[in-house]
Amino acid sequence: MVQIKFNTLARHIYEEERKYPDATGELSDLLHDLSLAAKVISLEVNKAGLVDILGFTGDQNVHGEQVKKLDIYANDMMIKAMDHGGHLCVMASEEDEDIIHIPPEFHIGKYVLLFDPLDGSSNIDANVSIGTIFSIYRRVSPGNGPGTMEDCTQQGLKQIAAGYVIYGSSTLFVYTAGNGVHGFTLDPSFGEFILSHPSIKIPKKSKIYSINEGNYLYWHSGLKKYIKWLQEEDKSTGRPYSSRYIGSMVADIHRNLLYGGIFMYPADSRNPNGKLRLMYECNPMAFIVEQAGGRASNGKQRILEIQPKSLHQRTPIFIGSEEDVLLVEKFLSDYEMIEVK
Ligand code: AHM
Ligand code: MG
Repeated sequence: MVQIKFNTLARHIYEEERKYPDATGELSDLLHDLSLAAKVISLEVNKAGLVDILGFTGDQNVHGEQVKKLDIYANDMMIKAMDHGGHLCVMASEEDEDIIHIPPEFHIGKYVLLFDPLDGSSNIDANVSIGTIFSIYRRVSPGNGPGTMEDCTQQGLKQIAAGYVIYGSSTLFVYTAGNGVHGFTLDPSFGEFILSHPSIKIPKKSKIYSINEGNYLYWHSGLKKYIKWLQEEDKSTGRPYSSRYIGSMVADIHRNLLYGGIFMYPADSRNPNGKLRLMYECNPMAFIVEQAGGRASNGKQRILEIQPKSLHQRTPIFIGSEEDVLLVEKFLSDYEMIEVK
């Protein structure tokens, strides 16, 4: 008989926790609640083509972008699943301008949750992979009352856990609590996340780059040179690279995590701060990629060291295989020096 050995997300989280004798179990409960929200959102994402949930609501989110029904559903579901667990003192979401308070009837905990409920939502109608991203901190504001903006704008280095859920050909829950990166695939028949990708390590050097090349005209000259360099033929450095861009950060970074690759959303002359958000998009992905042995920077500074100024601030990002990120940083600084001279 075939011996089947498998580990569920719940068991894995508790096994990890047991390695720390003074752990209270609260973080485990929090991750467990998140996995429940992920299952419910996954179910709805899978139904999206069947029920009348697609299309615009006509509303705009706080950034003036058009919001789709599934974004709202995922945002509501995250809040509903997480506000009464007793572990959080405050939350913040890409879809809400202000921080989200825990209703007064529920217990206030010591953790802070930031999330992007459904990233890559312009891909929903085309049945392309989308994802939920989350980031967890300890509260820093004094007392046991409601959490504050200060709790929600901590440096990425202070994250104690982060993860994403990718709704693709399967649903995967990938997380780190500072001890490696582990991925779990949802078995839809019995509704459990099963360990499928233990201790993910990103290759140090890759052959894949991911960037929206439609913005070429507006890029920094160092970036233009770097991309042209990747496209040249040179066997000794593994060039030319392949270009892979889904337009869904979770999916692009997930693929690069497994195969190696560099994902870039740079600043350009039209968007001097890039497009992606520091607190609930870049910081959690940077924590995960670093934990997998990769690198994440804004071109000059490590993403996790950026001192946040506001909840929804944007940052340029270069993230993925370490050697590739180091090289693009070098191109950017070399050409900056030439331009300054
Ligand atoms: P969203 O939060 O509105 O979904 O936007 C974020 C998405 C990322 O997933 C993706 O990498 C990027 O936007 C794609 O942007 P562009 O279409 O400019 O290439
Ligand atoms: Mg987003």
